[in-house]
Amino acid sequence: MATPLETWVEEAAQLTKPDRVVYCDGSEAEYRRMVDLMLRAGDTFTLNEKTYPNCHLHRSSVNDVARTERVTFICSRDKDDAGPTNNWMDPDAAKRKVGALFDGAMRGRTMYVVPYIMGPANSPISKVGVEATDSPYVVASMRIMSRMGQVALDRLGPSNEFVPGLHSLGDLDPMRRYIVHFPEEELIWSVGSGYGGNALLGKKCFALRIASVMAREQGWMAEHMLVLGLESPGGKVTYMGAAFPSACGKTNLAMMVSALESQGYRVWTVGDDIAWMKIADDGYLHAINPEAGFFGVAPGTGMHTNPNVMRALHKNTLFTNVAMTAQREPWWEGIGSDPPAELTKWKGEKWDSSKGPAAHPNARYTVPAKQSPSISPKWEAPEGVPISAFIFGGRRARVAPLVYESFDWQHGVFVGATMASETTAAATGDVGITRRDPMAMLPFCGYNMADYFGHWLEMGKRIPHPPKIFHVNWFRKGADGKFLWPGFGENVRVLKWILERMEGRGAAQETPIGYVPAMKGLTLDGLKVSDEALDELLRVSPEDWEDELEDSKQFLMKFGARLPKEIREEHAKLSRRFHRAVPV
Ligand code: OXD
Ligand code: MN
Repeated sequence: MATPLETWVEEAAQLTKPDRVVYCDGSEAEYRRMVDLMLRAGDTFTLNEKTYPNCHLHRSSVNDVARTERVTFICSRDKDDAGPTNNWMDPDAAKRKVGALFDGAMRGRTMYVVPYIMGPANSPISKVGVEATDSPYVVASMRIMSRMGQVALDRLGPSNEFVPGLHSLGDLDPMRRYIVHFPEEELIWSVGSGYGGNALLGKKCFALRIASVMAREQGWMAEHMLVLGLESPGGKVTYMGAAFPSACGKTNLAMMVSALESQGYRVWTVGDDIAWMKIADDGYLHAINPEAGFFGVAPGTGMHTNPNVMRALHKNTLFTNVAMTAQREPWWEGIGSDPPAELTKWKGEKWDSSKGPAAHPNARYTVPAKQSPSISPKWEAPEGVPISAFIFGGRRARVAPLVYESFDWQHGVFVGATMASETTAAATGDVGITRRDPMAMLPFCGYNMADYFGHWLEMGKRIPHPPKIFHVNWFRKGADGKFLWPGFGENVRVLKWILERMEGRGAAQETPIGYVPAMKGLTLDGLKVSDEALDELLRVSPEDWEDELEDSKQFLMKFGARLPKEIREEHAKLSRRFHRAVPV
C-alpha cells in the first residue's frame, strides 16, 4: 500500500508531469550532483577552491531577487480568517488558477522530493515537511537550511504528519508567480520563483505562515525571531528572542562578538530568523531554531559588523547574487574592502562604479549554522532553551528610543502589535518607507493578525514565567542625519541592561511608553557617545509620539471589531499617560 507521502507525490507528479521523480537522501554526493547540475546550467560558478572550498555563486534570474509579497496569498475558506494585512484568494479559485500554472510545469524536468525536518531531528517540537521541486538550487539550499533527506523519512515513517509543499520554477515570469498557502489543509504551493523566501518552502511558508496557524490552534508560538544566549560573568546564560523585520540585523545580533567580552558578557547563537516555542514543564517558554543554516543578507556584512559569520562563510557556502573578484572570491558592498580593480557584477557583466552596486542589495549567503564560532552548545537541544526576554525592534530614524521595557505582558503585546520599521530590499517594493510590522510578522502571519494579537494575549496568561518584553531601535538618527548609536558588537550594552532589568537591577526612568535607561543606566565605558547623543537616543518626544499614536490608531482600526479589546485599551492608556505627562 502506498504511504501518504507516496500518494501525495504521485498526485503532484500527475499535475506537473515531470520526466522523472527522485527522492532525495540528503547525502553529500547528492549535494554534489545538484551543484553539478547548476554548474552545467551556466547560472552557478565554483569559487576559489583554496580560500572558499566547496563554495559556489548562484546568479538568479534578474527579476527574481527578493520575496514578492504582492503575489503571496493566504487561501483560507473565509476571507476574514486571512485578515486585512494578507492577500487572500478563495482556496478553490487558487487551486484552479495556480493549478493551471503547475499543469505540465515539470515536463522535461526532474521532480526532486525533499523530505525535511524543521528543528533538531530528535526534538518533540520539530515537524516534518516535504517539498517537491524542479530546482536543483532549492534542493541544495534545503540541504543547508534544514535536516533533509533520509533523516526526515525516518522520522516520518508511514505517517501522514507532514506539511506538503509543491514548488516549480515555472517560467520565472513575475506575472505567473504565486506563493499560496492553504492553512486549513496545511498545504503550500509556490510557482514562478526560485528566490529563497519564496522557494525554500520550509522557511517562511511552513515555519512561519503555516506554523503560525498550527501554533494558535495547538497553544504554542511560531515567530520571526532570532534566539540568542547572553552569557554573563560567572557563566550563566540567559536566552532571549528578538523580532526585527527582514534585513534589520537579526543575524548580526544573534551572532554578535560582544564589545563587553573582557567583562564576561558573550553572545551565543541559537537561531537567526525563526523561533518555535512551547511552554515546558519548568513553566518557561522553550524555543528551538527550526532551521539548520543561515540565509543572510550579504551587503553590509563584514569583519566589523559580523566577524562570526565572515569566519563561517569560507567553506560549504552557497552565495546568491553577490559580485565575484578576479580571484573568484565573493565580494559585496560593506565587506570591508574597496572594490577590486576587476569585478564581475551580480548579473554577470564586468562591473564599474557607474553600474550601481556590484552585489544585489538583497544578495545572500546560505551557510550551515554549525560553522559559526558563536553557535550555542544548546542550539540543537531537543527541549529547546528557556526564553526570559522578548525584544521587538525596527529601523526608526526618530520616535523609538534606543531601548525601553514594557510595563507588563499586555503592554508588551501592544508594543509588538504597533511596532514599525522602514522597509528594506528583502522584499520587492519601495525601500525606506515606514510601515507597521507587528512582531515583524506582517508578511508571515498565516491568519488574521487581530486573532494573532489575541493568541499572544492568551499565551501571556498561560505561561507561568512569561518573558519580559522590550523594544530596541539601533537606527535612531541625529539632526545631522547620522546614526546616534554605533550598533553591532556595542549592542551587547543594551542586552546587558535588559538582563539587569530582568534581575531587578538596571537603573531606569519611567516614561509614558515604558521604562527607559536612566542616563547612567547603560554601561558605556570605552565607548564614545556624547551626553547629547545619549540624551537624544533615550528621548521620548511627546510630539513624535502624538503622531505615532495617531498612525498606530489608523493601523489598528483596519482590524475593526476583531481587534482584542486589550489592544484598544493599551492604546487609550498610552494616550492618557502622554496627556498626563504633558499638560496641554
Ligand atoms: C528573510 C526575510 O530572508 O525575512 O529572513 O526576508
Ligand atoms: Mn526573516
